[in-house]
Amino acid sequence: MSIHKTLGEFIVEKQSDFPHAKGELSALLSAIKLASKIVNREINKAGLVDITGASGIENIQGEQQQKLDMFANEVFKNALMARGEVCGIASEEEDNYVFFDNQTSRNANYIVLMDPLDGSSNIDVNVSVGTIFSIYRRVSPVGGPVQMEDFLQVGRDQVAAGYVIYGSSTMLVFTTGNGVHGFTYDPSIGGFFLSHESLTIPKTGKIYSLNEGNYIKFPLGVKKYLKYCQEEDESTNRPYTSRYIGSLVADFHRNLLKGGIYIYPQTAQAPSGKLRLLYECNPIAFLAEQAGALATDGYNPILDLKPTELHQRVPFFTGSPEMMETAHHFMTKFKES
Ligand code: AHM
Ligand code: MG
Repeated sequence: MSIHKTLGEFIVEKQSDFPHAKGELSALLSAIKLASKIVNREINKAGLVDITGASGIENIQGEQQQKLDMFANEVFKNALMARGEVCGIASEEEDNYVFFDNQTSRNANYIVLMDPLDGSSNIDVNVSVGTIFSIYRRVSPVGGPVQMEDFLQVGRDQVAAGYVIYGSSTMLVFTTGNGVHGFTYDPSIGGFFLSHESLTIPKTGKIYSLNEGNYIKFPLGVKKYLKYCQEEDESTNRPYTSRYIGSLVADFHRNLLKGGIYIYPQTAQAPSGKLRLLYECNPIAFLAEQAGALATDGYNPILDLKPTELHQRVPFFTGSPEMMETAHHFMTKFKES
């Protein structure tokens, strides 16, 4: 049996390779590691204890919060606050950003944005869900309270981002701007071990992932691209195959390993789509670009968009570069005014 490197060992070993990683970023990632173990434990016994189902509370976006959404939010928030490396967080489950108002945290250099439990509709049915996180250096003066400008930074300025996938095994996948690395959790030992070093997405693939139930509402470019995916053509290995879990983390993770494209487009009813720029799209886009994939709103790189509000939504296209280029071609050719 081979012994793999632990996440902690890997971070220490690569410290000098990571442009932004000092001891504080390692401590921050270790808080995320700890919180994800706690959330993983609860998810694994979700059917046995009273933790599934709706909480009866709506978040600021009018969505019903699940009990596990709220539990995961508290666990990640408390773990990040306890380590003192973060001065504030913003979360899909919080109305406003949260300032960690204590002496240690005031002097911290980092802020974290997170979707503590993504894919909530899958919790109660034993289907993969995830945690997504995004880390920036604060831009407001150290020592003072965090400000909105700390959270509305352009995605290109992220210093680290990642996700935890609670799937058939639990994995933590992250980047600090120097490649994408994946660690698999061994529950018998309680540790994350390096299993996927320097992940790169295949240049093309056979999988398309989008909610086809929304077909009628899709923009014309997406409809045309979808038809292209379904046509027969030996030279381009079509038709492609449709795979959609409804958990962004799980859909992205599969496409990252196998090659594919994920699309959550805008519709006439939801002109900005569904997914949140700060908690979902920016961190996934950072990972995507680091793995050789593209991530756009159908036209422009996600990482170049200037956020204007915390819970902002954005159309999201990400995947293998050759598939993305074809999707962009259709989006541009059939752009509706
Ligand atoms: P959530 O953060 O409330 O769980 O919503 C985000 C999720 C994504 O994980 C997933 O890709 C998408 O919503 C699925 O939405 P839909 O059910 O409309 O296809
Ligand atoms: Mg989400």
